Amino acid sequence: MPIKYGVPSDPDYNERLREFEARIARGEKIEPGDWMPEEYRRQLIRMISQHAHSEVVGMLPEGAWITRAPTLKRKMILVAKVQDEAGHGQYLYHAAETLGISREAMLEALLSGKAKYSSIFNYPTLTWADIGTIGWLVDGAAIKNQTMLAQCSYGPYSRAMVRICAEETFHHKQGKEMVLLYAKGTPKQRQMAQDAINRWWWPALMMMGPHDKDSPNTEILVRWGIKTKTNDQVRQEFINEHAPEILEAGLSIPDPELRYDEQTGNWRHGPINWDEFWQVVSGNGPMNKERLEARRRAHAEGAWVREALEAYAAKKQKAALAV
Ligand code: FAQ
Repeated sequence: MPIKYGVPSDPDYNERLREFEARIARGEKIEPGDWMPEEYRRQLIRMISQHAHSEVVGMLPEGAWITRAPTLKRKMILVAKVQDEAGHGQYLYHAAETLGISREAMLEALLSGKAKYSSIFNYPTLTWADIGTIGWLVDGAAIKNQTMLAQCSYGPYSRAMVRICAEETFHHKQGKEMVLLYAKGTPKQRQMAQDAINRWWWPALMMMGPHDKDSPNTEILVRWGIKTKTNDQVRQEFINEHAPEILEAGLSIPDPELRYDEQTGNWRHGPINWDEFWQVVSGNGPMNKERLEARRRAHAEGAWVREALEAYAAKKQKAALAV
C-alpha cells in the first residue's frame, strides 16, 4: 500500500488531521501505511533515528571495557549487554525505515556528523565502576524515557520499545547490583563507585533533554502522543527513584541543593549546567570526536560484510527466479 503523508496543501488535510487526531485520542496505533501529517513523520524519523544512533554509539564506551572485565561472569554480562544495544539499534533503524527513510541516509547523517545522538555517550569511561554506573544510571534514565515511549502512538516504535525496555531492565539491574556491591566493598572499591557516580550523575540528568520551557519539540510530540510525558516529568521520575537508592547505599550525589520535598513527594535538584549540555550536543564534548571516528572506522572496516551480504542476496534471488 503506498504511504500517504499528509501535507497542508491537500484540500482534505484538515478533515484527515481531525480523524488522525481522533484515532490517537482513542488510543489507536498509527501504522506505516496509514495517513499521517508530514510533520508527524518528520518528528518520528528525527527521534527514532537519533535513538538508533544512540544505541549504536552507546556500545562504544562499554565495549572498550570488555577485554578488561574483572571476572568471566562480568565479561559475559557486558558482552551480552553490548550485543543487546546493537540489536536495539537494528530494531530502531527498521522502525524508522517504515517511515520512508533509508538505512543508508540515516547512517550517512550519523557518519557525516549531521545527526544527533544522546549526549551521554560523549563522556569517557575511566574505570570499571563506570560500567556499573552506566547500567544503573544511564540505562535507568533510558528506561524511564522508553517506558513512556512504549505507549507512543506510532505502532512500530511502540512495539520496538516494549522489547527494548525488557532488555534494558536487565542492564539496569546488573549495573545497580555492581555499584551496590562496590559501595559495600573495600575503601578503594567504594571510592571508585563514588567517583563514577560523581561523574555520571549530571550527564544522566541531561540525557532527558532540556527543561520543558526550552524544548521546542515537546508540544507537538505530546499533542500527537509520541511523547506521553515531558522531559522534566521523566527527569523527575528518574531522580525520585535513583536519588534515595544512591544515598541509601552510603554514596553521595554531587548536588548540594538536592533535597526531598515533603509537600510534593519529589526530590528537588540544583541547576543543571545547560552550557555543558549544548557544548556536548553541538560536537564539543569530551569524547565526540573519538566516538564519530570509531563509528567511521567500523563502517569502513565493515564494507566487505555489506558487500558479501549483498552478493549473497543477489545470488539467492537469481536462484529463486531460475526455479
Ligand atoms: N542528547 O525539543 P527537545 C540509551 C536535542 S538510548 C543529544 O527536548 P525532544 C540506551 C533534541 O534532539 C538514549 N541531543 O527534543 C543505552 C533536539 O534537537 P533537534 C537515547 C539532545 O526530541 C543505554 C534539541 O535537543 N534515547 O541510552 C538530547 O523533544 C546504555 C531540543 O530538545 C532516545 O533517543 C540529548 N540527551 O526530546 C545504550 C529516546 N536531548 O533534533 C547504551 C528517544 C535533547 O530538534 C548504554 N528520544 N536533544 O535538532 C527522546 O525521547 C527525545 O528525543 C529526547 C529529547 C527526550 C531525548
